[in-house]
Amino acid sequence: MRRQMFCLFIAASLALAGCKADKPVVAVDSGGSQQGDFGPPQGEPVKAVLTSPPLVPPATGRTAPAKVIVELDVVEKDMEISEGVTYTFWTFGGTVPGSFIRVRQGDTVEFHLRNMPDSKMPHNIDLHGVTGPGGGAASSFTAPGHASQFTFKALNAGLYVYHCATAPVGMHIANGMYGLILVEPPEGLPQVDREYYVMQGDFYTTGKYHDKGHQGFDMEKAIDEHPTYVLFNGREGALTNDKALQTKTGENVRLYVGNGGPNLISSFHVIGEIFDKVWYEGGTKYQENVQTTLIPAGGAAMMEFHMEVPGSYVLVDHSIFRAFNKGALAILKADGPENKTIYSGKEVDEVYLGDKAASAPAGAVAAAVATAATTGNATKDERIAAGKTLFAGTCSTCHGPDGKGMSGVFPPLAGSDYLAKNPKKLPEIILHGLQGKVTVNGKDYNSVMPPMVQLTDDEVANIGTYVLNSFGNKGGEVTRDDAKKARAAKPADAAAAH
Ligand code: HEC
Ligand SMILES: [Cu+2]
Repeated sequence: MRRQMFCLFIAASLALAGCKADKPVVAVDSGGSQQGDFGPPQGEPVKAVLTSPPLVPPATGRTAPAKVIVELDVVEKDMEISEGVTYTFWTFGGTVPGSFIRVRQGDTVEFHLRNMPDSKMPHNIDLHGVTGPGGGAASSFTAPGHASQFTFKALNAGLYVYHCATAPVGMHIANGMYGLILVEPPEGLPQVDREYYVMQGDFYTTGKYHDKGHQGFDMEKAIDEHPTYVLFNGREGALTNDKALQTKTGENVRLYVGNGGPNLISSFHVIGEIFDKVWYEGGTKYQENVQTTLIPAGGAAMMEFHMEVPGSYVLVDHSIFRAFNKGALAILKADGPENKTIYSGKEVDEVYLGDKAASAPAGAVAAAVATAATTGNATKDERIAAGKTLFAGTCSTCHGPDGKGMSGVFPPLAGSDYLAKNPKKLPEIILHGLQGKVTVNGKDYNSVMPPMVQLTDDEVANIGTYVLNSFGNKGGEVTRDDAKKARAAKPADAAAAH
């Protein structure tokens, strides 16, 4: 060991001087479990500080091995998984993910697991940071209203997942039974300004995404690996709006990110940031300058980055439908002064037509009618016909060719009671888009329709008139003037129309 380090030093300073023939130069390593026993615990036992996500306990600050007492409670409880949707979670410490545990390599951990008397199920815990069969599972098997105890020495430094391993294991994990335990290396981790605890999990409910009311666990979906929700910290919106993670420009942020699974692996990404360092797989070495890091089910990673530019940074699973259609989205908000030399914000927004201006569009009829409309000569039927052609390939991409939309994702335009109530808003919706919560025919949507500013006033009028007179809607007309006024108006707010 000494000799290898010496060689490494020589190799570095003399650039390939000696030391190569007889002994290969290897990277200095931590020695793993064989170097992780620092002897018996010293001093009085300490009680571990446990935190609920997204908080992380303070560094242990210890330089000698200690006896650390961890007291963790299993609580089965109903909580919201999304707005208006409840689910019976099984938890470690009353939260999903469970309480964050922080110890130091070489510590002797006396682990107490209590299962609340009102639990319906027995539970146990398998900590990936434990050296010993089952990671503690058999030793910690605990019936409702019981407590159990076992002790382990944390021989390997790293960030480890813990989870319940009671049969059926998948069901216990799917119900939220996982969390993280950090085993600090003996020298501790580098100082940072903020530390946060985020954990991804996939959830399987009997109803569809956003179906309201209490939802049961769907074993079949779980076996098929078709999650209804993919979430950070156990609830859609757990880390958005007023619950967003907070930081400031100039700060260093460290995220401890775990993936409980039970099924999916995470392509973890922060939109608009680059991880300066990633301790991939929660281990000892770090990679630098990483865009997206893979976190396996039952695995974890630590990442650090420095905040330069203020704004909202979106944490996603870059398997991106999970982010926008299953909930895997969180926000890290950085406050501070603008930094225009690093990021300017939008500098140019101008019309770029390219060849489109010259060549005839696919719908020559539409163009002709649009021209006719411009000159004030088109009949309502002609406008509807022109609107139909424009609808196809613009609105139909999301709302469907027949305007039926897609349950939970794109609201229907066909027989839309929302539209019936607000027909005057239609040109505004087309030109400014729509976001926020909207209820259409009894179903909630909380998504984003992009503004369609590329459409001319005539095109907006034609599409609008077509929509109002199709798909069983009540009729009406959108004029060129309506479109013109809408273009000048401020963006539509879905909530305001209720
Ligand atoms: C990229 C997908 C997309 C496209 C393209 C799109 N929309 Fe939408 N639209 C949405 C979404 C998503 C919502 C719901 C927004 C929310 O949740 O606040 C919506 C909402 C609406 C609503 C109000 C709710 C309802 O169903 O009555 C109307 C009206 C509407 N769109 C019309 C149009 C028209 C007309 C076009 C074509 C010019 C169009 N949309 C193009 C995605 C789209
Ligand atoms: Cu369990």
